[in-house]
Amino acid sequence: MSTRTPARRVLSSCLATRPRPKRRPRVCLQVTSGVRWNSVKQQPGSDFVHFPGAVHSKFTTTLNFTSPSEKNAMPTYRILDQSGQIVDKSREPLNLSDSEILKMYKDMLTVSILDPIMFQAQRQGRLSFYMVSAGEEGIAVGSAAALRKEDVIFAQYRETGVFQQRGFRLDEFMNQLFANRLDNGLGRNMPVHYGSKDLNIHTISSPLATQLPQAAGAAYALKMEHLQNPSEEPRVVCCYFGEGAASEGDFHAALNIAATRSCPVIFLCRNNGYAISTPTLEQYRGDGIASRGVGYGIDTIRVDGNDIFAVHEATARARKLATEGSMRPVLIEAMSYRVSHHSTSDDSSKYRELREVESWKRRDNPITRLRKYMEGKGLWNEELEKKEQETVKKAVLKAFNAAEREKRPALRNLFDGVYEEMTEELDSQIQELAGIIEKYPNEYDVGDFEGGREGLFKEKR
Ligand SMILES: Cc1ncc(C[n+]2csc(CCOP(=O)(O)OP(=O)(O)O)c2C)c(N)n1
Ligand SMILES: [Mg+2]
Repeated sequence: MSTRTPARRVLSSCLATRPRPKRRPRVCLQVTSGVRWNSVKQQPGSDFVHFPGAVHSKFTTTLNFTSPSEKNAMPTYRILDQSGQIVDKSREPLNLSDSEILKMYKDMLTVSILDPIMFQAQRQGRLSFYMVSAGEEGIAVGSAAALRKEDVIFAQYRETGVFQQRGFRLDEFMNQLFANRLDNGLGRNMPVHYGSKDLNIHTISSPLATQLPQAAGAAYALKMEHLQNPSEEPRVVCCYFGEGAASEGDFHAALNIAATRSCPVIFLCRNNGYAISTPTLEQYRGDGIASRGVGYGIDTIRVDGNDIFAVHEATARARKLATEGSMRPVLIEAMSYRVSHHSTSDDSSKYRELREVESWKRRDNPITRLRKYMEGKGLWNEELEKKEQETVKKAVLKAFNAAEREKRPALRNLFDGVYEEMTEELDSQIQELAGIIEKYPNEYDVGDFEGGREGLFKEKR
């Protein structure tokens, strides 16, 4: 039986993509800067408190509780307005070439074409489950475009745009969605739980917020790696999560350990107003998720998630902050609205007005906002739009048909990978299953699985 723990796997998979140095220099683990607590003393006559737990607090004689209602909400950074115009005409030109802008647009468009096709396929019973990211394409694509491909990503599940931007192919999406034999995860995960070792994206897992402490740990590993190889460009982790996931204890643990150990991780919250049927108004009383970043001593920004330029610029800056000096975490809260149902298992008309959704759809959208900007610059027009839509739709349907026809993974994959090596117990379960399939061929028609019953005995792929 394997003795590897999941935590060690996370760290080792981050390190696996780079060659290890032959001789490891000794690494000093005291990497956080700052005062040692036992050296903090109250100075006689000082205006400031010098308790170990609050070193920058000023004494006051006014009895006053700090009330959140007296504080202004954190502002929301934007570059483009809803009509696709640059708001601050005096600002520096965008740090993006026309081809980079076109790629961002096409990536968002691809997600917006893929999504309704797969949603419908689920309704037709050809797929067990699907989640769309309508309204949030700009957050995923804009942020991923600001990272380096060596950076490590942990996603929640509504970040199809991140995979698309990084180069996850349509056939890879489809193989995972149809859980066929070519799926990277060998059919072991539910649909939309993609993962790609080649693209440095950890496989999505359903239990909310588990990715957050994993991301903090992976970022710590990257930091250690950088200390060992300082001549190499430092890498960061980018961790995506919804505002609902931020209600989990794991969120708080992750932010605190990342802050105290100065881990190079960008926590990227998609605040889309809902955690399934629970609106944000019922989820928290504070100023969104951004105020929590500040509470943990983390540099934080709130951005307009419908403005892909703002998301891109904020992520690029966050990446710089995260890798500077002795490194640190950064929190980005990207504001948006979940236009869709939560998933194919949800009917949002049961808990919100259709009017509300329609008004958001009409009023604002990251794709139309960028399109307006591009049209204003002469980069895009109706004809190009039609052509691109047709091309993408064709490619999606081609990948769809091919993946749907593929065989399912060999049955052996149910047992392989549970432990590093096959155990006696698993081996006897394989024999038992083979016996059952042989005895009840009509009840257990396994012809769809690669190799049929014999697929139970095939070696690991
Ligand atoms: C630990 C845990 N609790 C509950 C769920 C069920 N669940 C799945 S998604 C979800 C809502 C998450 O909302 P949010 O993080 O805001 O992401 P969004 O769906 O809005 O993108 C819930 C409660 C879960 N998957 N895991
Ligand atoms: Mg949400």
